[in-house]
Amino acid sequence: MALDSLDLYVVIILAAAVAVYYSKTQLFAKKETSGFLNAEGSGLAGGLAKSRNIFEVMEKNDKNSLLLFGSQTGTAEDYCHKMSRELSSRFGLKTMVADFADYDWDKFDEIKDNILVFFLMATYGEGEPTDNAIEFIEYLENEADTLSNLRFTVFGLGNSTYEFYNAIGRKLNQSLEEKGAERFAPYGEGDDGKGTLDEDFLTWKDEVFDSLRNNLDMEEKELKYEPSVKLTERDDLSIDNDNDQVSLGEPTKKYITATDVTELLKGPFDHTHPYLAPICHIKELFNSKERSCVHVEFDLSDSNLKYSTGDHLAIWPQNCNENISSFVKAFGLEAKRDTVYDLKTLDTTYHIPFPTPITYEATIRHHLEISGPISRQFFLSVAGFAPDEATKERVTSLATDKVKFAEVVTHKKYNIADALLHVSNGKPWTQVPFEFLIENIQHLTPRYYSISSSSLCEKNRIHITAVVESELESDSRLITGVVTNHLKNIELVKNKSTTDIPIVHYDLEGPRHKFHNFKLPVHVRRSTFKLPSSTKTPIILVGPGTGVAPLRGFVRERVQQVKNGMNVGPSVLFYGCRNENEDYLYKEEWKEYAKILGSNFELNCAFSRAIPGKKVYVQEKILEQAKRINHLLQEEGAIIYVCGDASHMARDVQASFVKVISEERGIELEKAAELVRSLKVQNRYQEDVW
Ligand SMILES: Cc1cc2nc3c(=O)[nH]c(=O)nc-3n(C[C@H](O)[C@H](O)[C@H](O)COP(=O)(O)OP(=O)(O)OC[C@H]3O[C@@H](n4cnc5c(N)ncnc54)[C@H](O)[C@@H]3O)c2cc1C
Ligand SMILES: Cc1cc2nc3c(=O)[nH]c(=O)nc-3n(C[C@H](O)[C@H](O)[C@H](O)COP(=O)(O)O)c2cc1C
Ligand SMILES: *[C@@H]1O[C@H](CO)[C@@H](O)[C@H](O)[C@H]1NC(C)=O
Ligand SMILES: *[C@@H]1O[C@H](CO)[C@@H](O)[C@H](O)[C@H]1NC(C)=O
Ligand SMILES: *[C@@H]1O[C@H](CO)[C@@H](O)[C@H](O)[C@H]1NC(C)=O
Ligand SMILES: *[C@H]1O[C@H](CO)[C@@H](O)[C@H](O)[C@H]1NC(C)=O
Repeated sequence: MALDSLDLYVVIILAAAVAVYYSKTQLFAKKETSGFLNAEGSGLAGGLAKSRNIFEVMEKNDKNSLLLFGSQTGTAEDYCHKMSRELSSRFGLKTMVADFADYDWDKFDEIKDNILVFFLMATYGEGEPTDNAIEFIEYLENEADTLSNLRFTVFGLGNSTYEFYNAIGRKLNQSLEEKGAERFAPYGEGDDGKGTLDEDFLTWKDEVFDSLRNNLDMEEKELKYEPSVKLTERDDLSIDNDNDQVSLGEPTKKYITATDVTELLKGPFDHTHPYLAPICHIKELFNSKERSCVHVEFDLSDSNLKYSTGDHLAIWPQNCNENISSFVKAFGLEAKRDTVYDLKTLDTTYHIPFPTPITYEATIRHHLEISGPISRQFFLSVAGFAPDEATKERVTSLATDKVKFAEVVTHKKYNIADALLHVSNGKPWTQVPFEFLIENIQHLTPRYYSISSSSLCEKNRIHITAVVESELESDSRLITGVVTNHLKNIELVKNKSTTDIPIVHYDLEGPRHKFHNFKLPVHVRRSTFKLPSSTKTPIILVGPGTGVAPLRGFVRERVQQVKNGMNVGPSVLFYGCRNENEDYLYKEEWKEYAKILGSNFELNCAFSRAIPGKKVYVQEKILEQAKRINHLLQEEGAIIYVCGDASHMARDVQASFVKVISEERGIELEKAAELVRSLKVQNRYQEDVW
């Protein structure tokens, strides 16, 4: 019953229309930009009324260059800020960084030709724009006629392990030209999959600067740091007199000023306002000395926070004590930990990125991404503040040598403190202005977790399943993930473990003891990873490792449906892990689910290390079930769900489904691949991969 190509074409068109409709309705339900950076009232500083007309804002602020970011997790946004500072200090351009979501785009064609526009665009999902850029891309596709005055350049951010690599950057590059706009510098793109995103960005930036110099005849000055904010220490404020305006790291201003706590239990909860959710249950799931995975349950019953099965939980991070100490040491800030300061913007379009006044320590603990990898760009710009000439030379020579930098810094997995102290031979970098750190270090953004509970089964609880990230380097340094080690720390303390101690320690009490009793700031992000509307539709679930998280939610939901007397279709689960006694997630639970679902639950497990020398993965288990799968897909309209690792698993699994269809239906691989792609377009093949 294979579709012929005309049918297929019609199906794709229909599905595309549905997808557009869906993304439109979604647009109004959420506005999740990386907008963390302007979480505190995105109105412009300087008392300007908030206008959604971008040209009006640019004119009022005397700007001639616009950097727009399509960003979900903040990378494109961060690049925009870096680029903006350099354009302004090197070329004297009057730059403004803007979030697509803050402006209207229907009059974008009225742009003047003395403005330069830089688009930095990430791609998500199946080649889709980031949430904050949806409206702009729709304008471009459906409304924009000609854009002959527009002068632009585009940089795309993507990951080549995804099928639609850099689809949005490429599309923009092409369609702007088609609409008559002038490209003043070449298109560039970066690949997160190869780990070269930072390098690709620097290459593109150099090309843009070349164009500005050579084609637009701009004069260039030597790069000098020009702050957009001014820091003033507030001797009149301290943390001792329990001053109720000083931030000690509260997630938002509301958490400092609210006089009525019930105000904080009401939503809406989103990236601008989290819920401080109590962890009511937490446990270790692995039985292993080296690896760890925690099951965490958050209690929602005091709040009106809602979720639906398949959504993501965002957890707001904080840094561990150990990393804070080394950061503080690297910049000689020991004596200033509790000093309170305020920030004033020097550039009216710059948003103060977190609540102020605030202490140095709270900034470092709750707002700066101090332990991730460090970029060559950061090295280049920090060189001017080196503690001595020799260090300055070493930093500059490393920063200008790609290969050497990778070898000495990136491959060693140094964080900022590690790297700077390494090149200065342990001498602290006391001349770096704190403003510089605020502007040049990425800000902590929430980590997402696929919810592993079912909203039908447990309306007031959110479960997540998270692998604790820690790696031992050859020089015995431990590389640790921020949020997952926080969760592990909570697990060990809450369970009063006597055998294990946390490898890193966190401030579990939080600012003003607000996190007391194991609370964490969280919000829910709606996802499109959803069970079919009919409970009878068969589902094929593929989720090795923590990829099983949302699939556990799906199975729990079906179990509950049976308990509620409904008829449910088959759930075929493909799960994989190393071996049965070490990392088999929810091993005992599946047996309980099977009792209730009966023959409608089919569990296929792949153990990759059970038999030495014989690795078995989920993609092979899928091949073993070829007949069954093809039957479910072809005759019963089954829906496929794939969750987990984006790098290899998702691809290999897709290839397995292609093979199954090709062999069972006797059609060519290419045709089968096309069919699988059309399943994706019809939302019958859904992925939740990271
Ligand atoms: C949609 C979505 C759903 C997800 N669902 C789940 C889920 O259900 N379960 C789950 O476990 N995860 C899930 N993730 C992944 C999760 O969001 C986090 O990325 C993960 O838990 C790591 O977070 P962390 O804060 O512990 O680590 P981070 O601090 O973000 O560090 C990330 C990695 O970098 C390493 N690292 C740290 N410092 C350095 C350095 N200096 N140099 C090089 N490397 C370094 C860390 O060891 C770690 O491996 C999901 C992601 C997405 C996008
Ligand atoms: C869930 C998810 C889906 C993604 N989908 C794609 C994709 O389809 N194509 C692509 O080129 N990159 C994809 N990426 C990679 C991102 O575009 C890339 O990591 C980018 O640097 C993110 O930029 P941002 O931090 O500004 O949001 C995806 C990343 C994630 C986490
Ligand atoms: C960007 O557009 C130009 C002109 O249309 C084209 O030559 C170039 O190949 C495009 N780049 C990409 C990656 O699409
Ligand atoms: C990009 O793909 C790689 C695999 O090549 C994966 O490990 C990595 O996590 C991805 N990066 C991001 C930011 O999604
Ligand atoms: C930790 O506590 C939970 C209950 O909160 C319990 O189920 C679990 O067995 C305890 N111990 C370990 C080692 O996880
Ligand atoms: C802090 O985090 C990094 C991981 O990026 C790690 O290498 C380092 O050892 C940690 N601890 C200290 C004390 O800095």
